[in-house]
Amino acid sequence: MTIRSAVFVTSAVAPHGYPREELPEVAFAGRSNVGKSSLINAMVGRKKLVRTSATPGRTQTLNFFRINDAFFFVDLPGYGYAKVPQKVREQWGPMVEQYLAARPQLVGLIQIMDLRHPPTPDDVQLWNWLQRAGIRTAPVLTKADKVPRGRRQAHVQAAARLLGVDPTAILVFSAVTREGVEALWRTILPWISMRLSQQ
Ligand SMILES: Nc1nc2c(ncn2[C@@H]2O[C@H](COP(=O)(O)OP(=O)(O)OP(=O)(O)O)[C@@H](O)[C@H]2O)c(=O)[nH]1
Ligand SMILES: [Mg+2]
Repeated sequence: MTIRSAVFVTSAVAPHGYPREELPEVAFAGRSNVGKSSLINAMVGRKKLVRTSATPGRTQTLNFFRINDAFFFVDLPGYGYAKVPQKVREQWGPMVEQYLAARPQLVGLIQIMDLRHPPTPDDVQLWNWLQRAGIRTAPVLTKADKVPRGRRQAHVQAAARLLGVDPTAILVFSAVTREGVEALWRTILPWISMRLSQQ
C-alpha cells in the first residue's frame, strides 16, 4: 500500500465534532495501551502521526486521520484501564457507542488485542457487541514481537476460542517489526472499495 498522505484532521467527543467529509472510515478499538496508535502509525509508515505513550489512557477522544485523501482512520480511545478518572471511564461507552452505532461512513473496525494474553472480558464484550450491532470486525493480535514464533499459534487458538471465530480469521501484528502490516491492508482495502463502488 502506497501512502501519499496521512493527516490528522480532528478530535471529537460527539457527532457534531466528526468530519463533514463523507469518506469511508475504518475504526481501531482496543484496551488502553494495547498498541492502537502504534498500529496506525505502522500502517501508514509514519512514526509520529498518532501520539503513542507508555502511559495507558493517552487517547481520550475519537481522532480522525485522513489517508490519501480517500478514507479516514479513526483512533478510538482505549477501554478497560482502571486508572483513568471515573468520569472519563463513564464517558467511554456512550462516546464510542454513539459513533459505532450511528456512523454511516463506518465500513469496518479493527479490534486490537494483545497476543501475549487471552482476550479479556472487556475485549470479548466489545467483540460480541460489534457482532450484534452488525459491524464488520477484524480481530488483530498485536505485540507479536514479544511472543516467540513457536508459541504464537497456541495464543491465536485461545483467542479464537474466546471470540468464537476460526483461528485463520485472526491476524498477528507487530508495530515494532511491521509484521502483519500488508496483511491488514489486504483486509481493510476491500472494505473501502466496496463502499466506494456502492456510491
Ligand atoms: N513491543 C511492542 N510494543 C508495542 C507495540 N505496539 C505498541 N507498543 C508499545 O505499547 C505502548 C502503548 O502503545 P500505544 O500505541 O500508545 O497504545 P494505545 O492502545 O494507543 O494506548 P491508549 O491511547 O493509551 O489507549 C507504547 O509503549 C508502545 O511503544 C508492538 O507491536 N510491540
Ligand atoms: Mg492511543
